[in-house]
Order: sequence, then structure tokens, then C-alpha cells
Amino acid sequence: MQQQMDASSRAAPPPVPTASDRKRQAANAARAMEDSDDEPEQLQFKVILLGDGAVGKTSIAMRFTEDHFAKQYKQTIGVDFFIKRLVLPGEVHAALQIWDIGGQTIGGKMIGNYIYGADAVLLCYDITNYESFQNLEDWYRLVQRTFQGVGDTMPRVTLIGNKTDLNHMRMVKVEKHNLFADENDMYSCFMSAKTGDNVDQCFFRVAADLSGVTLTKPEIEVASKIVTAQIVNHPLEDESDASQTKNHNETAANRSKGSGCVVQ
Ligand SMILES: Nc1nc2c(ncn2[C@@H]2O[C@H](COP(=O)(O)OP(=O)(O)O)[C@@H](O)[C@H]2O)c(=O)[nH]1
Ligand SMILES: [Mg+2]
Repeated sequence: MQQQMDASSRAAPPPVPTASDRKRQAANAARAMEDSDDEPEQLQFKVILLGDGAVGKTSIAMRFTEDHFAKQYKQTIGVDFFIKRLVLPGEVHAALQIWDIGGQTIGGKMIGNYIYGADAVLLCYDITNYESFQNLEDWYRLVQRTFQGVGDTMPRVTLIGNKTDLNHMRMVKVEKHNLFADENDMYSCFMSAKTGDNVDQCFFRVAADLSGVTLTKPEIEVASKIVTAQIVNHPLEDESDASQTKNHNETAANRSKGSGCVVQ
């Protein structure tokens, strides 16, 4: 199972490229591929899942990285990390470092540090819970404040309506969803972490966008293949946790399996 960490007991999060590093990374990767036959440089992006507790953030991360769904609700304490490697059209290798932040930490002191440096933000709500949609205004404002404060480029934001398998209990109209996304220049996406519907597609689109790869449907069907999924070995782990983390990594690596993505 994924590694859980208590936000309050940890120092700074691991260094990840900021939004402003993206262009340089993409240029370097392109140059590396042109200049040599070596393994292409891997782009790495920090992606954060934000939204109220119980909207399905952990389930989304687990569905995407491990193709697994747990019915029982287990509140995320602090932050969990997942990583997923993708090969995009044009043999562009990208790794998504996915940060799953407990919904209960919106007012917490650490939340700004977690959001800082994100290349993409996934604002998640539960389509059967109107309040979880309304509260995204606050989550979005928090993201804006974090990036305005440091004068860094805003991350690419995607609005995610989760639990589409419960469409018969929908409390948020599609029009409302679309309006919020349009008004704030967000990508928009509906998915079900439970069935897996549209999960890979959404992340794949985010990865392509961050990597500067333009997707066409046939290209994606042929070229998209997921290489590995593993839980990140956080460099700030203390010694006592290290052996446990190693076991986590090994288990996750054993569990990981390739799967294809198709964009609709
Ligand atoms: N029906 C349905 N339930 C879901 C879906 N995604 C998550 N859940 C359930 O919603 C609850 C909260 O999920 P969780 O991933 O822990 O939410 P988080 O607090 O946002 O991380 C759990 O009981 C999940 O099994 C979904 O797509 N469909
Ligand atoms: Mg969670």
C-alpha cells in the first residue's frame, strides 16, 4: 500500500521541477533525442490532487498508478506520493509525480508548500456531492494565492468530476461543471475511479500537455504505453522508515503492470 506520511512531522517536500522549468526540460529532452541514440531524457512533472475529503483523490491516484480500487474509505493523513511513467507519442518519456493531499489540510500550514512547484493541479469533486464542487472555489483560490505569492507560472489546472458510475445520484449539473472550467480556463474531465472510466485518458492528456506533445487519437492508441508504476521513495524518510519504504517499493514494483491508454 502507498506510503503515508504525517505532514507535520516532515521537513520540506522533495525538489521537483517548477512550472518555469518545463520549457527547458522539454528542450533538453528534444536535444538529447536528436543528438544521440542514448535513452531519452525523462521529463518529470509534479501533479497535485486537491479537493475535499472523500471525493476520491486517493482512489483516482491508485486507479491510475496501480489499477486498483479499494471500496473502504481510509482518510489520507498528510500526503501520499505516487509516480507513474508514460511514453507519449514521439517516444517522449514523462514521469508524473502525483501528490495526494488529505482534504482536511486546506487550512493547514503545509498546504502551500505542497502546492508550490506543481506543474499541474487536478481539482477533484464528487458529482453526487454539491458541496464538494462548491468548495473547489476555495481550493482554486488557494492555488492562485500560492503561485501569485511567488510570482511563478500558474500550473495547468484540470477540473475533475469523479464518481460518474453514480450518475443517477448526480447533484452537480454538467453545465455548472463546464461553466466553472470555462470561466477559469481549466481542462475538464469526468471519471470514475471505481470503474476506471476515463482515468488514464485524463492523466495522459495532462502529461501530453505538460510535455508539449500534441495528441491525435490514432497516435495515442498506437504510441501510448505505460512503463512502470511505483511508490516514490521519499528522500526525507528517516532511517527507521527506510527499510519499510524499500519493501513498499518492491511490492509496488511487483504489482505494477503495463496498460494502454485510449483518449476518447
Ligand atoms: N462509487 C464510487 N465511489 C468512489 C469513487 N472514487 C472513490 N470512491 C469511494 O469514495 C470514498 C472516498 O474515496 P477516497 O479515494 O478515499 O477519497 P479522498 O478522501 O478524496 O482521497 C471511498 O469509499 C471510495 O471507495 C468512484 O469513482 N465511484
Ligand atoms: Mg485520500
